[in-house]
Amino acid sequence: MMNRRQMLGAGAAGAALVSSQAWGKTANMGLPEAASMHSAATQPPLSPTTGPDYNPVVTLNGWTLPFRMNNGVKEFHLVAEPVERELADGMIAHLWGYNGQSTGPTIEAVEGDRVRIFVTNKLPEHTTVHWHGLILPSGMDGVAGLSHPGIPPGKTFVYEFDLIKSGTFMYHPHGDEMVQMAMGMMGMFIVHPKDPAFMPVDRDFLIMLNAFDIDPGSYVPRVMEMTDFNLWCWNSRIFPDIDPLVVNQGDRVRVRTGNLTMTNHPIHMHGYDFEVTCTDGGWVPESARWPEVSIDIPVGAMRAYEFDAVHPGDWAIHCHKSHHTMNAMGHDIPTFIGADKRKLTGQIRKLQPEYMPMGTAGMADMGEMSMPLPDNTVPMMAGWGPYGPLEMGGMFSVVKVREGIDANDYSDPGWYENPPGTQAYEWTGELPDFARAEDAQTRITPKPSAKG
Ligand SMILES: [Cu+2]
Repeated sequence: MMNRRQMLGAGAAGAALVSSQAWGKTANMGLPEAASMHSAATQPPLSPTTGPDYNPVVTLNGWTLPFRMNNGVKEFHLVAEPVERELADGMIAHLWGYNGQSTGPTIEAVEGDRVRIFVTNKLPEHTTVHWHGLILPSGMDGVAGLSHPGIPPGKTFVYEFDLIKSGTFMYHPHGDEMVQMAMGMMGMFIVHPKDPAFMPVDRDFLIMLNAFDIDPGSYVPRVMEMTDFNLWCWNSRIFPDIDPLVVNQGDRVRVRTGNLTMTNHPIHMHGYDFEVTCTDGGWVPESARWPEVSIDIPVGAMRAYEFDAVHPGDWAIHCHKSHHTMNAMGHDIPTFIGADKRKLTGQIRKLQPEYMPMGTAGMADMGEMSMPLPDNTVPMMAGWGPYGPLEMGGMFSVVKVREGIDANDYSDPGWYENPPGTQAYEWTGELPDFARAEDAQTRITPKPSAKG
């Protein structure tokens, strides 16, 4: 068994994709070179190279910002800039973000660290960075005009503070924030506990809920939209191109979910019950946790939940607002369920022979049909599973729990093969033996849950 530091070799494979910087030792170093990411693929976790050990987080379809040590201070360099983000394979959005991507890279540090974060503004207007949930001096809070002047285009400001508590936090602009957040500017800030034995988990996933309103065929979000967004994202990515959450059977798993959209999202995970263990206010004491299978993430808040991944399978995880598991769609379309469109179809086909009447028996046929789409958009319901179309888009992914997944392996293991007698089937008059829950229990050895 390798320990985490020995596994740095594995982490370095991902770090190589990051255009990295010179690592120095003195306090007189210049600005740290800003790492930049050009891929929307989930990057391997960035293992700690200094200070207390911790299990690094995995940002779905995202990455973690490298740092350098300067005389005991962890130095990061964020660059606020226009970016091109692949929201899905083949769909590009022209957004504003950080270091080449939206959402921005995850910042990861440890309770007790002093951090110095250089923020360079390459946007055409001023910006700031607000460190949501962190306890810090008032002048570091990043509210333009209140904490400090906005960072003018072309300038670099320095934020520096001590991380006095661990937990899950976020960062985003607090100057022209309606526009800048609608353009995709946001990221997560993880502070690990100084004591590695406090609330340990084997897998620690990050999901930032965000949303855009991008008309089919266009590239730039409509920033004035207040509620009627058409692309519901996790880390600026939509299903079917959100990566799965790959888990080794028996792992203790944490999912940290932040919400910087304009509405709440009830995140529902199949196959498990779980307990809410952290908010952006801090860790929830064990005596105050309660079981859930859906957790509502309020606007401007973070919720983390944990479970022991004892049940193998492919388990859906999604927002339970059914409009949020659809991609680009109009909402002002009449309902045709039960309507007889035969006469109308005949008339339209005289003008347009390929016309297909849709929606008279529900909309499931949308998932199977590949209709011509405008440039730069995605089907409303997409994604194929082993048994047909998933009829999902937007805020949806799959938790894939398997035996024998290596500690640092997050690659997609493919679809789950249901053991005989454990899958719904078409009734033809025979009733074969179904597996009993007691049999299933003997296959599962639950791990004692980590105590806080
Ligand atoms: Cu939602």
